[in-house]
Amino acid sequence: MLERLYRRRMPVDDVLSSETAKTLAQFTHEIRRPIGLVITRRGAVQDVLVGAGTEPSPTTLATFRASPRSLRGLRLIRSHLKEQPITQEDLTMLGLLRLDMVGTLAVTHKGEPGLLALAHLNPPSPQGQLYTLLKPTLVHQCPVSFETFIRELESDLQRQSVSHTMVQNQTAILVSASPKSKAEQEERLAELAELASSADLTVIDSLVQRTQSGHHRFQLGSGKLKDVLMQAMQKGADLLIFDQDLAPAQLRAIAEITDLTVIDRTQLILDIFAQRAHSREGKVQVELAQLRYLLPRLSGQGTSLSRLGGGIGSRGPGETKLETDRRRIRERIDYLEREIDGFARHQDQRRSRRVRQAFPVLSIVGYTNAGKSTLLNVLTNSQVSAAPRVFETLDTTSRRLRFPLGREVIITDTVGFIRDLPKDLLAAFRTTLDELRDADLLLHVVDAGAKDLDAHIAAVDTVLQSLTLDQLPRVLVFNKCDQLPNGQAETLCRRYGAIGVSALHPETLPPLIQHLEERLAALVPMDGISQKSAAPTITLASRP
Ligand SMILES: Nc1nc2c(ncn2[C@@H]2O[C@H](COP(=O)(O)OP(=O)(O)OP(=O)(O)O)[C@@H](O)[C@H]2O)c(=O)[nH]1
Ligand SMILES: [Mg+2]
Repeated sequence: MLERLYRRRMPVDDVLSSETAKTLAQFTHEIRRPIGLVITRRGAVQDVLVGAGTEPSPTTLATFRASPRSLRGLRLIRSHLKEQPITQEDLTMLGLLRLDMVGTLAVTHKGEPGLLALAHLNPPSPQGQLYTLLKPTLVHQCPVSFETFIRELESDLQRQSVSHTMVQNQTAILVSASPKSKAEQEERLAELAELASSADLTVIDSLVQRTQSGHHRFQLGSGKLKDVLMQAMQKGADLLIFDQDLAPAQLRAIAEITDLTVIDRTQLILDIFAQRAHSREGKVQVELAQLRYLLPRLSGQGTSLSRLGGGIGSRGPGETKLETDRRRIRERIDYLEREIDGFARHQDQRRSRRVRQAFPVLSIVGYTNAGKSTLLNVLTNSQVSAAPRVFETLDTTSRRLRFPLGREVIITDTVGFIRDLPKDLLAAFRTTLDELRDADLLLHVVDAGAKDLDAHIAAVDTVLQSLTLDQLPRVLVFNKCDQLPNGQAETLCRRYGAIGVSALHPETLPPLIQHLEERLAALVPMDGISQKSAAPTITLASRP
């Protein structure tokens, strides 16, 4: 009997034809259970769902796809034995699945069709309602002429998206869900917000949830996730960013219930690197990291690749490459790895050349945005790009610096660190970071005004450890001391055994310069140059 429902065809302009309504009511009356019809725009019945709250089949959802700017091309009309408004469950389904419409058909006690209630989505707006409920009517009096109605609604959604992308940047909602305390999570979200704005995203909302430890299917409870997704849609957010890394299975589970772009912190960082990489070497390194990250997330995801539209979460490797199968991606990874080996060899030559120059090397390291490039600029009178955003620098720059007593050194500035630096990224940036191995002395620059100073210092320590560079002699430098109230900088420096400076105020630098000169004199005595097998006749090649 139910199978007969699949053979129903309706005129394209009817939300529900009177004939179908009659059959639906009759069957519902007989089996005493609600029946849902999933109907295509051509008026065919795609799925028949028995019971309240049942969802369209995964095959159907995979065949009919939606984007945040378009609808799925399916509507769901469910019968009910009692006259009842559209359930919250059905409205959630309307939003998450981006259905054309949802509706309920009341069935009278005689098994005849009663009132038909309908709801549809609205174009997103900050204050507006996500959906509109239409006044229930009898089926044959339904005022909606479906084909025209849906065409207009789709073009409204489209228009919204055009003005949206032209007028403003992409918007994001940040989510943190972990067993950590709310305060801790909020602190991390502040950093995530900085990362987001560094990627030119506008953060429109954020949400923190303390969860039980252990792995959730969705990282946070499914009810909560649905809430967040609905909010995101209502506010017209383009993407949802998790502070926690999402396991491939989690990403897949989330992708199954929404067409919204959902990414995690690692992906965001990779994306920023992809935006910023200019040198051939940097680009190769970022692409390699992105592909390594993507590979396990591709399995069985043939269809969902199409959700990687433009923008954040999809930059870099590019859609065409993403659409190639895993084997092709592995080949690409092999190729990039070989290319990076090539860089490494080349760099070895460069380095041995520099070592032969016999200048001691002083390398600036530190948390991103600590002021490393600014310090290099002021020390060496250079113009390396420095900006108030994270990951401004991705490549290594070397400059010569002559100390007051005449000693010359090479000073290098490189990519900044961050806590939980994605390990694929760390691996891919091996050649860039390998330059740190030449250092005779590391200059660890810390933003003295950072709220979570200790976390920043610890994060840098961790990265240095994982690069096995923690044995190198180090000087701790607290920068941006101008931002601290009088006296506080001194106290702080004393407590950490650091030297306080402000790269924006050159008059604060002499103590640092003097200290560096002394440390280097002790570490690399002038006659100690020979230890680096110097060939002093060769002069330094032009600046890199
Ligand atoms: N108030 C103040 N701001 C500073 C100081 N030093 C640097 N800044 C600012 O801090 C921001 C970041 O400086 P950068 O030199 O780009 O920092 P970085 O460590 O190289 O950052 P990445 O390359 O992104 O890792 C810039 O806007 C600088 O103007 C300082 O001593 N005081
Ligand atoms: Mg920099």
